[in-house]
Amino acid sequence: ASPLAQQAEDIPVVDVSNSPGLASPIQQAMELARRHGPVFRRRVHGRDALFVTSLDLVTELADEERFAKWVSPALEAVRAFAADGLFTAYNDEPNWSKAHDILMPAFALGAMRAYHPAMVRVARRLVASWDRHLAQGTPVDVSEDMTRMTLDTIGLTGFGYDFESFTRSEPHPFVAAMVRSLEWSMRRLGRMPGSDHTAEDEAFGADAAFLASVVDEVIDNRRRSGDTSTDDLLGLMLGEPHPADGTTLDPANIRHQVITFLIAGHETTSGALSFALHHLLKDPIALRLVQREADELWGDTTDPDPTFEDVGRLTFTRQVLNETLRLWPTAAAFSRQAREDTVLAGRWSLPAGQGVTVLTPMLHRDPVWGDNPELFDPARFAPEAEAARSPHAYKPFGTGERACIGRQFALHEATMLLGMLAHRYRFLDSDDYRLSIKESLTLKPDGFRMTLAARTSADRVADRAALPLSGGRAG
Ligand code: FDE
Repeated sequence: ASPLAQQAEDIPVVDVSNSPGLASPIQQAMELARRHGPVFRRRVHGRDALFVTSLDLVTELADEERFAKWVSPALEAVRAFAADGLFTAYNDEPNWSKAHDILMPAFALGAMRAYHPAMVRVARRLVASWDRHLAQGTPVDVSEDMTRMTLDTIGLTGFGYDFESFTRSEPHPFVAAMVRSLEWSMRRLGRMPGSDHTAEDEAFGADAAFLASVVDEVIDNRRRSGDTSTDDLLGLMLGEPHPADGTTLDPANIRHQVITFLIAGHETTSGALSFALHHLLKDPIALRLVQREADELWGDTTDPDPTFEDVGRLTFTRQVLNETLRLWPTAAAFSRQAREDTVLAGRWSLPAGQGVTVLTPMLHRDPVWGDNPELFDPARFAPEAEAARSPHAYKPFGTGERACIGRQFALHEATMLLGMLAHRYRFLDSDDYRLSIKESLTLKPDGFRMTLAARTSADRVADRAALPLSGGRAG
């Protein structure tokens, strides 16, 4: 038994080996937290994972002096195709700090400005496709279209590569291969030792090879173009020397970074947009507040041209996204490891290296969030409310040095798109959609469709009149 096991008998151990709930490990862990409290161990075929969910414990884990990122077994599995890319690199792997230093400028504010026009271009592709559905009266498949949008956006902005997802009847095959690869990583954790998984592993091998072939095509495309500028991610990867030692990233690492950014740059943002649209569909007041904000910027213009600054003015829309990522942080867990032997909460001894997983959706339902944490309420992110709360109560982008590098990128892209969609369409709940969540390491609404109607200037007037006098807009 590990030292943890000897010293922490008071941590509940829940054995879920062979449980069907393992197909949705995050939702299962949420259930366990509700039943057993903020610290528990989930046991699968003799292997334990330690989970925590409360603000006080996460505050300790966020202390970079005592804890660092842990490449958990789930991320360890993703290393089979992303290796030492930024997301899955070990803290002490030299390529982590090297790539981090070289790629950081691609996520600075100035870079966002440079990406903005391509983000608008892709948003227009989505709008054109939704206009066709509107004209035909057919529902849109929200999760699928958000995936098309975010994949084309990271492709064009980061790599100058066009996945052309909206000209395809099915999303680009990269998406299906990626989803299966992430699912393979997730399911590996539930494997019974000694059982035979040859067929799954072979199928994964084929998917991984296909993902790698897409990456090579993206890189070759740039090389063939003769473009050697370093003003996007791929340019930095191929040509930018490290500020300290002057060397560039090596070819193997570049491939791992490309796959990392193609996946991290679209999968979680797509889920966040889908959940946000689900909440707006179900919450007419929040939707009208988003619409009012967009109407104030764009009035009755049929084809607004959102500027970079416009997106910064969509403050309530941004609150909607923040609140969406509170309820459904699409990267729903992150893990920490003790740097030295330490004691958590003055009570549980953790030996150096011991991993602990933060179950973010339950941290986001900690009592610090008030009496009704399940309630969707964007006012929680009004500036005064945010200022009054611990920064450790909200971690959809992880924490510390290894926190999400793409946060501003994702929020800019998603805020703009939500504003554009709410300005242009009425959302009709034609399927009476009930939220069901699909897990493929990340979270996504499953089978979410809705129908669209055009929003006229009469609708704009009516929507405005329907708002409470004060507008109810927090912040
Ligand atoms: C990262 C990240 C994280 C952390 C993890 C750990 O800790 O393990 C998280 C939680 C996240 N991320 C989340 C998210 C959400 C969303 C929406 C996003 N995210 C988005 C994005 C976009 C992009 C491009 C990205 N993202 C990216 C990324 C990267 C690269 C990373 C890694 C970093 C380092 O350095 O480590 C991350 N992301 Fe994110």
